[in-house]
Amino acid sequence: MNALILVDLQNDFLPGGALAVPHGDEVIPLADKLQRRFDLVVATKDWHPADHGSFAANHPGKKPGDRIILDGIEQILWPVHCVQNTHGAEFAPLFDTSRIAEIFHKGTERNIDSYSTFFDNAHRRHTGLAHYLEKLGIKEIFLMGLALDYCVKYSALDARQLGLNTYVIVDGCRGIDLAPGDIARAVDEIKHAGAIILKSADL
Ligand code: VGL
Ligand code: ZN
Repeated sequence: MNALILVDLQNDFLPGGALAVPHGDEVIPLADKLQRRFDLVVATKDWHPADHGSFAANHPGKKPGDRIILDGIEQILWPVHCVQNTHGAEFAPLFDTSRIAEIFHKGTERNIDSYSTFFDNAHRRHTGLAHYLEKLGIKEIFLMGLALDYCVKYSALDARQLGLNTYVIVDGCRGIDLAPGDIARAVDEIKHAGAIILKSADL
């Protein structure tokens, strides 16, 4: 059994959103088209409380892009985004969610961020996705979504650590490139961890 994991296809990560990933909207039609090719489809949501520690606005004098230590680990500060139960946290309007078996939420704890769809950034808590996949006997996962250099990358690295055969559908991802070259470095790290980068045409 395999699973397609659709990462953070939410309004705030699309052009016009609070943490817009350049060209993020371009992956939605592919997400819609590819779903029927997989045994199981799950999706993730970045799902922060309004007082989340990753928001620059919650740290007086700080701005997006600054780095702080949050509960013992380094945290990049972001604009307020994907606040629980707001429009920005909703799935993109054109995203077909009819085949999604389960939605996993991350970033829900005030004092720690979670880029990976499996664990928070300090690996203190899991989202439930690893156990869910294990219970269903899924050993092969295909990732696509936003953003390639954050949530998709860390999800791929954790998936490899969990021993999953991991594929990243690269044309189904877009990155932030906060520092120029971040996207290219993310692709290298993903490959180095033993995940396979492929194009949707190769499926
Ligand atoms: C993400 C930055 C902050 C992501 C989430 O989904 O890649 N990036 N929160
Ligand atoms: Zn976030």
